[in-house]
Amino acid sequence: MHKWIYLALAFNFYTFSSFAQTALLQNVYNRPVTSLNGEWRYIVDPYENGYYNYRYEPFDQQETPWSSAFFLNSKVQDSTELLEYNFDRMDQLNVPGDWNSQRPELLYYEGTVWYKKSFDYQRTAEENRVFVYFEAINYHAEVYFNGKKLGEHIGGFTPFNFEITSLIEDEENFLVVKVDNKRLKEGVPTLNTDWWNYGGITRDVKIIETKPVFIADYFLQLAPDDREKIAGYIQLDGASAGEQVHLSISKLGVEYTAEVDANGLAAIKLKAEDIRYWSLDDPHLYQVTIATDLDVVIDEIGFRSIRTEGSNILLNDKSIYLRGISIHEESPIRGGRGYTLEDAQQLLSWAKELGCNYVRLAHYPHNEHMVRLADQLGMLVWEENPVYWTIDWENADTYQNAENQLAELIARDKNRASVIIWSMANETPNSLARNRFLGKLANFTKATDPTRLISAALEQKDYQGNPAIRTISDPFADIVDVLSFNQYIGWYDGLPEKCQTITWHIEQDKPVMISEFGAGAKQGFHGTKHARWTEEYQEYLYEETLQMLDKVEQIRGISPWILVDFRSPRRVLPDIQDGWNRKGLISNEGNKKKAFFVLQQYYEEKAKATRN
Ligand code: GCB
Repeated sequence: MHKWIYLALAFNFYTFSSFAQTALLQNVYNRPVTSLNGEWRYIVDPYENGYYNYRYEPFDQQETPWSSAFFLNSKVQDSTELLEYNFDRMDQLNVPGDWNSQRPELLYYEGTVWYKKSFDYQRTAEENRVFVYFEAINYHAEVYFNGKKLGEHIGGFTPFNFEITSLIEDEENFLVVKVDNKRLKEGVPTLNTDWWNYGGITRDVKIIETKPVFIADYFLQLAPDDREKIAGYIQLDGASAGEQVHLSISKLGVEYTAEVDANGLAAIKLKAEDIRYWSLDDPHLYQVTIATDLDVVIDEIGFRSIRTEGSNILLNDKSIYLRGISIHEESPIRGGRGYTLEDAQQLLSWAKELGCNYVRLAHYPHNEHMVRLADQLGMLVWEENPVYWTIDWENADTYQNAENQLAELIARDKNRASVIIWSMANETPNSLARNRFLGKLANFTKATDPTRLISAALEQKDYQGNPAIRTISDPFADIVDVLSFNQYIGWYDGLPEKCQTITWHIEQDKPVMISEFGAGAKQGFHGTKHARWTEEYQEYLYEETLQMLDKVEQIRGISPWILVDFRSPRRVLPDIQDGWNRKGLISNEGNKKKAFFVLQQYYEEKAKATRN
C-alpha cells in the first residue's frame, strides 16, 4: 500500500458548501463532553408571562430578557421584588425527553415551557473554549446563559451550539431555555401532520470544551467521480492561514498534511488504494484521526460510492434492491420521543429481523444514534426534511427555515456511509410555488453534498384519466435521483384485491421506490381478510401489494408504512386507534402483527433473488 502525502492545493466541489454558516461542531459523540442531561426545573407558561409584561410588550430580549424574578438566581435576585416565578421551587422534567409523555397534564400541551439547569464547571485549562450543544429542541428554542441571551433556534430535530467561553464561571452557572412547540402555518412542518407534536428538550445537552484553536468540522467521503479518491475538507476554528492539519487513516496507509487558508479551511483530495469499501455485508469503518499541534478528533468513517444509472441504484457500482421499512422516532421502550442508543438498537434490530437492508427515517431528522448504528450494522438510510404536506410555499422565511434544517442535518451526518438519500419532502401538492421551493432546496442539497442521492416521497395519479393505470406526473420527478412515491391502494383506495387491477406506467428512466404503503391493524384484533383493522386485513394488503409492486419493472426498493404503531392526534377511533396510527407491523407494546411475517418472508426471497 502506498503512502500518499499531499498538501491540499486545489479546492473542488466543496467550494460552494455552506457548512461554515452553521458552525456546528462535528462528531460530538467522540469529543470530551460534560453532559447536562438529567433533571431540569421547568415552568409551564401558556401565556408567555416570562416574555411579555402585562401590556403584552416584550421584556428586554438581550440583557435581562424578562422579569428578573423569572430568572431567579442568587446573581439577579432582589429581595424587594415580588417573586411569583421561582424556578428553584418548581418541579423537574427529565432532559432529554418530551414533556408530553412525562406529565399526563402536558400530553396535548402546545406552547411555551421554560427550562432551567444550574451547574458548576471547571475548565481543564484556562485558555480552553467552551460550547453548549443541543442535539434537538422542538420547536423554537431561545437560549439564555448566566442572564445573557445566546440566541435562538428554529426546527425541532437538528442540533445547534453556542459558544459560552466568555460567560462561563466555575460555579453557579445557569442555563435557561424557552421552548415553544406551538404549530405555525409558516413552520416546517406546518400546522398539520400525522404525528405527535412532542415538545421539549428532546435530545442530549452537552458542554463541549475545546482548545483555543480546534478542529471544528470535516467532510471526508469518496470523491463522487472517483472511487479511489477521498475528498472533502477540514475546518479549523481560530486558526490562522498556513496552520497545518494532519489526516491519518493508518489502515489505508493515508498520512496527509494540509495547510488551512485564512478561513481555517483545508481542502482534501487524496488518492487511496485498496479501500475496503463499506458495504451491506461488510460495513467496514476506518479509524480516521484528524490532528493539529493542539487538538485531535477521532471518527469511524466508511467509504462507499452511491449513484444511479438508468433504473439502477449502484452501491460501490453494484446494483442493489432496498428492502426497507419506514420508522418514526418514538421510543419502543418508554413511549414518547426516542433518543437513546437503546431505542435505536431496538428499532434497527427489529428492522434487521424483518430482513431489511434499508430504513426510511420519516418524516424529520432522527437522533444521531440511529445513523451511527446504521453505519455499524450495514443498513442504508433515507433521511428526511420535515417539509410535509401543506407548507407555506410562498413564504421566503419558510424556505429559509426548511433549508436551514436540511443544512444542519447534512452538517451532522455527512460523514455517515449509511446515509445515501436526502429526502426533500413528503406528499407535497404540485404547484408552481411548491416546485420553485423544492427545486431550490434540491439545488442547495446537491451543492452542499454532491456525494449522495436526493429524493422526495411523491404522490401517484391516474394515467390519462384512467384509474386502472397509475403514473407519476410531477415536475419534481425530473429533479430527484430516485423516484419515490407513496400509495395506499387497498386501504384509502378500495380493498386489497384492487391491487390486482392496477398497472403502473412509469415514464421516468430512474430507479423507483415505494416510500409508503400500508394498512391499519390493531394487534390482537382478528377477523376475515376483509374486516378493517384486523391483522388479517393488513396481512392480506401486504400480500396483494407486494404482488402488484413486483410487476413494476424499475422498482429498486420499498419502505412500507411503518415499523411500529405511533402516536397521532388524528387517529381517534375508540378501542382501535385511541390516539395511535395503527399501520405498524409491530404494536406500540412491541408485539408483531401477522403482516410482519409476510414482509419478512418476502424479504427473505428478495435477498436470495437479488443477492444483496
Ligand atoms: C401518508 C403520510 C404518513 C401518514 C400515512 C397514513 O401518506 O406520509 O405520514 O402517517 O400516510 O398513515 O395515512
